[in-house]
Amino acid sequence: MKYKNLIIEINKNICIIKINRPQALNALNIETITEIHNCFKELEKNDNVDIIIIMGEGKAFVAGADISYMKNLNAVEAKEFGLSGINAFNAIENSKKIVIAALNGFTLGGGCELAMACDIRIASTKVKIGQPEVSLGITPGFGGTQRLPRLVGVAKAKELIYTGNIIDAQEAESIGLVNKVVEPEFLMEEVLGMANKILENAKFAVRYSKEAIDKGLQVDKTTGMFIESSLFGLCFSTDDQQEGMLSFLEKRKAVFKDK
Ligand code: CO8
Repeated sequence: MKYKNLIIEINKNICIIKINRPQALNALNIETITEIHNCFKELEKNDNVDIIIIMGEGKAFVAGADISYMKNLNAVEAKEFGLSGINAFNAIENSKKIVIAALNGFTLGGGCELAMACDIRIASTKVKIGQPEVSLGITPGFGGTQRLPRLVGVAKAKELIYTGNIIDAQEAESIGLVNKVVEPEFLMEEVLGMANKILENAKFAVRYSKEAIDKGLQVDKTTGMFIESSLFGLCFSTDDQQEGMLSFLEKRKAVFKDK
């Protein structure tokens, strides 16, 4: 996998995607969004990768969609650009892999929207996060109006989007926008620690849990319960369900085969 604006590192079951346009604080132009989308399509086919970590090079995670690129778009082009981001971020949300955002700095606009498409967000104390789009005369366009209220509740999402306020990592944690805050030097240790903790568990049980949560959020609760019971049932077709329960009864640590 060769990309111009992404650095990809795969180590055992973990892939790190580093967005690499530090001169523009990793702002998302169409090229970078297309690369992120293509990268996820590639990784989806790679059975060795179970966890994907996204981070930014330099002092930003992503400081938003690229304003220089967007400024002169006409309405049709802007809608297409918005859709390219929505499709790329949906590919992240719908990925069967678990995706962790390692927020290392500015996480603004499209950067916040990218982070919200991930399963988990760990932030360094340096993070400044928000949806400042209205200060530029636009609405969020890569899913922010939909994912932010689902994550932090309608009232807080409206406050953040209408004011364009940029908040620090501690406040983001207090409203549930990020899972955890750590000092910058411990960011990767924390993220890799969480990745490895997830990898200790039965792979399909983790994947089906993600699917049940995300698909369940799109539908009414009764349908969500049906999705959960179907995926719960499916776990019983895996070797790892047998191993997980047998190891408990035999009072030993489970040795999962990811099957
Ligand atoms: N787009 C393009 N370039 C950017 C962006 C951006 N979003 N952010 C920073 N840069 C560039 C700067 O222009 C600057 O370039 P240069 O050196 O050539 O002048 C370089 O990165 C460094 O930035 P600063 O000098 O500004 O760095 P500071 O540390 O002084 O400030 C900030 C950092 C506060 C993050 C500041 O750069 C900033 O406010 N950036 C813009 C943040 C923003 O408003 N983001 C939201 C963008 S809109 C959006 O994301 C919409 C998503 C949906 C799109 C849907 C499309 C239809």
